[in-house]
Amino acid sequence: MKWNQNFLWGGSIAAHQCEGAWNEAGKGIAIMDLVTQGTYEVPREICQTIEAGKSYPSHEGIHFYHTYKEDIALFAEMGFKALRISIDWSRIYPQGDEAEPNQAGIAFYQNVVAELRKHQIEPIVTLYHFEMPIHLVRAYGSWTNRQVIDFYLKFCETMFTALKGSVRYWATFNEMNHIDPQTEASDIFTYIIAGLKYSELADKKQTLATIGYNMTLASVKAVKLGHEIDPSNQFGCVFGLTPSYPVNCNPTNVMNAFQENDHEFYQIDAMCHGKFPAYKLHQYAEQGIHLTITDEDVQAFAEGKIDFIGLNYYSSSVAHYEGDDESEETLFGGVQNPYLEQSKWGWAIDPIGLRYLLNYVYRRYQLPIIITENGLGAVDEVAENGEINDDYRIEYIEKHIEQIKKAVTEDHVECFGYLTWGPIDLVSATTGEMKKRYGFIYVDKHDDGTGTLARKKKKSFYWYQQVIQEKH
Ligand code: BGP
Repeated sequence: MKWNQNFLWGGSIAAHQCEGAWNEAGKGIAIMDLVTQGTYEVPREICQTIEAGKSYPSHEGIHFYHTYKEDIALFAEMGFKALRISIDWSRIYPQGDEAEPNQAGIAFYQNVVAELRKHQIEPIVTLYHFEMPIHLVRAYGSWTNRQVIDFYLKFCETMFTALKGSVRYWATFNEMNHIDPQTEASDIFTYIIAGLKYSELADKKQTLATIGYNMTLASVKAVKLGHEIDPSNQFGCVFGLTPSYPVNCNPTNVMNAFQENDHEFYQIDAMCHGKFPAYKLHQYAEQGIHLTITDEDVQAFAEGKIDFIGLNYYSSSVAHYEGDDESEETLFGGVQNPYLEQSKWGWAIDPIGLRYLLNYVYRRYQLPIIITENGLGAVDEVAENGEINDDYRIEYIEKHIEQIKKAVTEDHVECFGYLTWGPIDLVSATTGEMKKRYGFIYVDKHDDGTGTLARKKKKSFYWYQQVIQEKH
């Protein structure tokens, strides 16, 4: 099998991490506008925390709202065939529950998409990348409330109509799989996904199960709606998957690893198989968790299957095992893998894990896959001569591309694109900081608020340009 000539090489960004302009042109406040460096909280009044002297890098982002034309021109110069963007819900419905959308918000995304088309770059649009209007959290209880599904669908319908004919690939959600009632969650993930702090939830397991169910239901309903509005629309959902390896071949530990992996898959099962999986309902029943599933829901699951799967992949992890109470927790769960190097933020670097995951997901669902995020977060230094020699990033991406190639050409996985995360430096989602950089393009902006916002090509810019030229 050959490396596909139409393979979508490109990158992936999210509105709240790059646009800035957080209170311009009628935009409301979204959950990520309240995240600042190292804290995940919903301050009572945003102004109070600003007065308390905290800097919010995401409020200015990298100014993409105003510089999108220049930035897209740089992506085009690299040879991008696709760019994944997200639509900030709070730009379209500032509070989330208005009767009419904010036209200025719609116009902005129409302009961005038109600019991409001008450069023959395929837009891939995520409808929910952690940008829920905060009003829906405070007044309705976020995704615990079914009414929020209707608000989300109204937002989707507005965008399907506004971008009809110019956007073909849609992703309903980014990484809803981190809502996992089976394990202890972190405030980070429940906050960025649903605007709620795990530590403050009263009935933790029940609440997470309800959120996970309602988001899955929202996705299948959005897919059905989007297919009706334009049958040529292709729908996916993006999952952030981190394979859990067993710590050794003790069958108990192998089983633990299987179960840790399995928790992440019930929503993909529902979206690909057309029904909410029975095994999950049995697990919930045993734990006293109850979901209300109506006949209308059952039909919605059957009618809203996705057309492709989006995979975000950064790292693998080692599953928890008997007697590991002493070990230090990593963001992704158990202990560090002694066979792998780690990024500065402790994320294990594991290119083979990507081939493993591509094979696993493809064999389980046999749907086309696009890698919607992959990359290395690092602290980049600008040398005295002005160059940014990010060889570590080149090495990381090169090794991951090698494994994708093996998955495609040797294992016959149907993978139709590779989008690196943050092809231009942007604000980190889990740390709220600027110093964790992923880009091929450097942005002169720092966490203390200094910087000119000027763009500068890193060494990896020229390298990725070459990769796309040679591979395409
Ligand atoms: C993914 C998110 C992205 C992105 C990425 C890297 O989970 O979808 O929004 O931020 O992680 O994470 P971070 O920015 O925290 O390094």
